[in-house]
Amino acid sequence: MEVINWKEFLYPYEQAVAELTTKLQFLMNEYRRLGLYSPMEAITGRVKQPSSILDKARKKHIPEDKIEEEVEDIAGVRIICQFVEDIPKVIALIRRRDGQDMTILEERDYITNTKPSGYRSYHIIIRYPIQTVSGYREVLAELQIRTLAMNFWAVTEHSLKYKYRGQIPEDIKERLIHCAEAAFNLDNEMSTIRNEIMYAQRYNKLKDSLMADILDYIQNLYSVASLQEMEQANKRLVGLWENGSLDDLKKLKADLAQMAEVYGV
Ligand code: 0O2
Repeated sequence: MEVINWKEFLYPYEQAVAELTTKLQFLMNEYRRLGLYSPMEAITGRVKQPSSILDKARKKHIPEDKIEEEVEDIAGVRIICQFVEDIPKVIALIRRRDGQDMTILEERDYITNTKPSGYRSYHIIIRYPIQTVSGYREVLAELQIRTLAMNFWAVTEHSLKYKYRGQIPEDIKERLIHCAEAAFNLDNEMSTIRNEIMYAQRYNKLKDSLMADILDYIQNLYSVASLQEMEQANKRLVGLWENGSLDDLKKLKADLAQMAEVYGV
């Protein structure tokens, strides 16, 4: 049997991971640019190490010449959400692309069906097309969608698995199950205050954007308005900086906009 040239073998997967993470990051940034709440908090990607691919192939009795077709997570992209409620929204965003820039092959819901280890996450296996020097080809990729709490648990459990070479001692396994329950409760608890958190996030974003506009107006007006007018504007801004309401800031912005119109700046 031919020895796998790993560098060559993994290159298309690196391309797929780079493209997928970039596309999803752009989508996430677009929400933010539009001032909307993004159901995606962070996107990461990785290509599985050759040793890990071979371990998995051995464990699942996959011959080396079938690795490409049967090991589904050589290319892996992780989408982290703040709240459990964001997960169905991300799933919908992915499903919307089915038949466009990817094909969904399978979905595995380990959130409804938690694994015995305590692992929770939503997996979508896709076929992803790439263009290479030798032409068109498709690779398999696994998208893992999970909350920050699910991720915290999974990353910790994964490193323990690595430390104990897959044989985590029973007492630690039990503690991990308790931690998984705690992560589940944390997700539920966070859901109950989700609306308040989302309101606070929107409020801060709006306040930052109003402040930026006000500072822009003040800077532009400095060269044309009177010293007295600018002192007054600055005084109002300082007064509102810490405790001003959004309405107060909107009023200041409107007054400055009017002044800018009068002065033609
Ligand atoms: P890595 O290092 O993240 O790539 P199986 O071997 O049966 O667990 P299968 O059938 O290929 O996996 O698919 P599954 O279970 O849908 O998804 C596999 C991937 O999901 C794993 O890849 C992990 O990333 C993650 N995962 C699944 N179960 C667990 C778990 O109990 N704990 C943690 N921390 N992650 C899990 P790899 O290859 O195991 O690891």
